[in-house]
Amino acid sequence: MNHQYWNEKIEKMPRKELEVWQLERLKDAVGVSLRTPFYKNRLSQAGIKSPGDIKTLEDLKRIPFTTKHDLRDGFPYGFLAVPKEEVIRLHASSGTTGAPTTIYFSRDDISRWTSFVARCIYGTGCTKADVFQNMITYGLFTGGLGFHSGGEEVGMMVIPSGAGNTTRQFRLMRDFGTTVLHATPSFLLHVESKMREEGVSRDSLRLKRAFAGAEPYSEDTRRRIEQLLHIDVYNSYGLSEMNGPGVAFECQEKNGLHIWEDGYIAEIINPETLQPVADGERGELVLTILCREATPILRYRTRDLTGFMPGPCPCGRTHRRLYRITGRSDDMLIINGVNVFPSQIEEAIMAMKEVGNNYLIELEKDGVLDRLTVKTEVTPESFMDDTRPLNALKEKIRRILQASITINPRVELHESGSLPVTEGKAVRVKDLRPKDI
Ligand code: DLL
Repeated sequence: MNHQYWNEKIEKMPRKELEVWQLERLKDAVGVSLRTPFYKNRLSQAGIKSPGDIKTLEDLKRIPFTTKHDLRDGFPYGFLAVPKEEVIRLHASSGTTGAPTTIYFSRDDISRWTSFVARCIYGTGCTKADVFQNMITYGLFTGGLGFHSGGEEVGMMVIPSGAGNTTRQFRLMRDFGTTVLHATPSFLLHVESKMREEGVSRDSLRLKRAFAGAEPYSEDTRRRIEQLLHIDVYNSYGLSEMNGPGVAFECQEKNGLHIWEDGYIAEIINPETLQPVADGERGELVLTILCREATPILRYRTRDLTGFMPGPCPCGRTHRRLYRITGRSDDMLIINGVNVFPSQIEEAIMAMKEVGNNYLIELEKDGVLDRLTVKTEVTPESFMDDTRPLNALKEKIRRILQASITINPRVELHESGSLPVTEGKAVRVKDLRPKDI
């Protein structure tokens, strides 16, 4: 196979050199972190007062983990390491409202992030001759602008179509000869079924490949999209805390995601004991971002479950590969690509006096998309025979939930005491989506 490299020297850097590179950048990252209120405090408690306290890569282990909770506690500026006037953009984790996890970027941060995304895109064989339709949400979510800039950096013609509206997507594909797509895997499947429904012939399009990520999916799903659309699908992993997309990506071998070790230090730990797992074993991914000046984050517990694949990749890149991410070590749900914690739903509905004590969150597949149903009990005073006030209440709950989690749920109201009560720990989430991973 003919592989192409965005930055061959870095992508094929011998491991020893990569480690020296990482150590130097780690010292810098500690220096930058010490400028933030959060790490000044956290690192000094761990006896780290200056970058000089980091002497080898082993010293990384002296740095305490950072969690999503810490990021929320530090909202809005606890993790900011530069004066505000140096910040040119912010992004936030999808689906979160209230005290979101917000990441600030300086001009150099944006340009470094862009070149990581460009590296990923180019490594799949794209060139400036490609036409790239970015069918993912723009806005605070990093998927839109992250891929947009990366695509431009490669020199492709970028169509910022955003997600949704399949009929318009087809028109754009036809009118401009789109060759490359980016979307969540569930949206790609949706696009395919709509294509059949609307009688859009695959042969009338020029599609060659797609990037699919932002949510877990299986090898079977990848194969299905590839066969239905006659394209190559590449797995794309990232998270807003670590810039967004561009953290780890498949090369043309399509066998594991190269994690860019010049930009990140990756560790895999046992989420219970917090100790490193043996090489090749699965556990929780912990990431330290190197070279980010506005929002440094050290040893971030991603909660994503994966492991390092053993052995070198035939593509010649030296950066290690991660297995497909199979799930999480916390209760975060990913619904059509949007991250939702059950606690967000609970907070939104429990603040309403009409809502009773019990509720249930149900997830199913509706065709290829996810469907969220929130079932809540209603206090006896609010539960009347007249359906009109009940319909109004249902609509009110739906609106409040949509404002909080950015997803439009189905709402079902139930009489007080009628939803099943489990003995012991309440089971409030029923995920009925097929698990094919
Ligand atoms: O989803 C960034 C992104 C955008 C990645 C576009 C890829 C493409 P967040 O909204 O912060 O950021 O969600 C991050 O989504 O911790 C994983 O749990 C999950 N996730 C992302 N990519 C994958 C993937 C973006 N390829 C969270 N496979 C992460 C499995 C994924 N899970």
